[in-house]
Parts: sequence; C-alpha cells; structure tokens
Amino acid sequence: MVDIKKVDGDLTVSNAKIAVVTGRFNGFIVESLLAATLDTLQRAGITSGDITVSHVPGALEIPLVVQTFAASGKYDAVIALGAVIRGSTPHFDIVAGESARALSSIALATSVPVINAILTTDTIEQAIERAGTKAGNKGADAAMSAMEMISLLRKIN
Ligand code: INI
Repeated sequence: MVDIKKVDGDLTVSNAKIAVVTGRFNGFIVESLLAATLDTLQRAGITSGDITVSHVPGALEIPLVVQTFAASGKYDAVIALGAVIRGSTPHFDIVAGESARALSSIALATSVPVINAILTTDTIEQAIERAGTKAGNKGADAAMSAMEMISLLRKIN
C-alpha cells in the first residue's frame, strides 16, 4: 500500500514579509484586531522590520491596497482587518459583500494568501466579542492563518 502524501502548513515561518491593511472605520474595534495581529506575528518570530501596516478609510478601500501589496511581489501574505456592523450600516450587504468578494479574487489572481479578518456582525457587541473578549480575537487568528498559508504554499511550491 502506497503512503498518502500529506502537505500541511506549519505555524512558524522564517523570512516572511507580511502586510496588514487596516480600516479606520469602527477603529475602536479594528485597532484591537491590529494589536492582536501584530502581537501574534511577533511572538511567532516575525520581526517588526518584516511587517508593514497600512490604514485606509474603511472596508471598501481595503481591497485596492491589499491588491497593491499582493501584486508588488514583495509580500508573502496580506492580512485585511476591518469591522462592518449591520446595526450601524444601512448598506451593510454591499460593504461586507464587496470587500469579501474582492479579497478572495485578489488571492486567486496573485497567488498571494489574503487573510480576510474583516468582521461582519449584526451588532457592535458581537464585534467586541470577536475583537479580544469572549470569542477570542480574529486579529490573532488572522496572523496564524497567514503563517499557515505561507508555510503551506512554500511546501507545495
Ligand atoms: N466601512 C467599514 O469598514 N465598516 C462599516 O461598518 C462601514 N459602514 O458602516 O458604512 C464602512 N463604510 C465606509 C466604506 O467602507 C468606505 O470607506 C466609504 O464608503 C468611502 O468609500
């Protein structure tokens, strides 16, 4: 019986450059995501010189900057951080849907992992829960996902 080949990513990577694109809208939530992303990346051994952070007005501006980082060829992964809250957003479906769709297509078009940590919640309480309280911190999860994807793509390639 031939062994099945397994290719999985690790959670530690060396020499990885990571860009983080951060929305200012709902900044109170998003800055908590950013702090956890940076903390997790650095605790995993990514040095501050290999991390670039960029701020944009809101979720709708995030994809263009993510695309610019991804297409530059200088980054191993790009993380998108934002918060779209239905309760305070009449055009929630447009803002949430368009940003998510664009991020997925950027990853496929550039072959650079794009980690979508734009929270989409019904209420501000749910957003707070995902930004460092009882549901963890999606910014930290995004950092782990970025490292796993960088590692996996390096192994496959
Ligand atoms: N942007 C967000 O990141 N979150 C939101 O909840 C939000 N709301 O509520 O509208 C939001 N809107 C701004 C949008 O992303 C653009 O910055 C704006 O439309 C200018 O293009």
